[in-house]
Amino acid sequence: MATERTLSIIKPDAVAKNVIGEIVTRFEKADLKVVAAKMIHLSREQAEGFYAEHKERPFFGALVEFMTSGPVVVQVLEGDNAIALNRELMGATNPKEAAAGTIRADFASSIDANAVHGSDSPASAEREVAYFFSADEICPR
Ligand code: RTP
Ligand code: MG
Repeated sequence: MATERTLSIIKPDAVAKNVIGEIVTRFEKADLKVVAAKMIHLSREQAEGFYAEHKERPFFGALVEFMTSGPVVVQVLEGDNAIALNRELMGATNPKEAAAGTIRADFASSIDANAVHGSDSPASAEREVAYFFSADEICPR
């Protein structure tokens, strides 16, 4: 299986719940390695640019509002099949539909406050990693 990198965001609701460590533990137990990490409070411009693909969707305003409501933890995760593996660990977008034992089933409160983001394809992973990290901020290990 190919080694991949994916972008993870621990969203404001999960940071507020003080479960950063519990979420990172899920990644580590699944053999994903943190190769870059930072905590930031996104500006409106940063959130709008990150979610530009959803600009025309009815939930875009609420999404930007929520993502700028408090600090987030942005990380690059590396491992075999990292993109799909992270999505599996996260569970469905709507926590009501998320499988038992997934991060969203255990920590998300709603479809908006859904604890985590993960890149959904190799192309989006490449764009999203570069959106937050320069090459010298990523530490291969
Ligand atoms: P994410 O991008 O955050 O990892 O989540 P995702 O791929 O599972 O979901 P996506 O379709 O990319 O939507 C991005 C985020 O927008 C919010 N959303 N709200 N109210 C709604 O119908 C709705 N649909 C999506 C969610 O917070 C979702 O994570
Ligand atoms: Mg998405």
